[in-house]
Amino acid sequence: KGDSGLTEVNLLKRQVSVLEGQLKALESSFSKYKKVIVFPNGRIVGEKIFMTSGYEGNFDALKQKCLQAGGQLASPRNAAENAAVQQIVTSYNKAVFLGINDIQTEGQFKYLNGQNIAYSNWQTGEPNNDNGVEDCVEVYSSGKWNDKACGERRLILCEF
Ligand code: 289
Ligand code: CA
Repeated sequence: KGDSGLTEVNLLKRQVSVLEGQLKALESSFSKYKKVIVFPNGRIVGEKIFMTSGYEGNFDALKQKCLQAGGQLASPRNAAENAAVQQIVTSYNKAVFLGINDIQTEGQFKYLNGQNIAYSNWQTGEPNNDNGVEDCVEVYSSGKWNDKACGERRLILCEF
């Protein structure tokens, strides 16, 4: 033990404490910048970020655009995520298409990874496969879901 009064262990403890403080400051700063970046075209829910560019197109075009951007079409997995999707729909006053469809098997709605959906928020009476041509899912400003023809044009909403 030297004259400084600090053992090597104590010196390390002090360095860790400094690093912890710096990490906290970085986390707080990062949290703020995430909010700045998504304003006003996106929403943050936990680890997930929903973002629109304002582009409108059919399901295939929207799916492609989200993939190109390194994300995928919005696929809300719970009420909190669906509320974030609803906020974007309301703010733009335009319905979005979700990353959910029953293209493969009528009546079996799946995520883009092929898994059956684990959460839904259908409008009463939906999905009704109107005219036998509705395999995609749009979200109304109420937050409720309707199955709709995939060839219709809707607002893009990606998740990252
Ligand atoms: O083409 C039919 C759609 O525009 C929608 O019309 C009515 O809102 C309901 O029948 C919906 O289920 C349907 O998707
Ligand atoms: Ca429908």
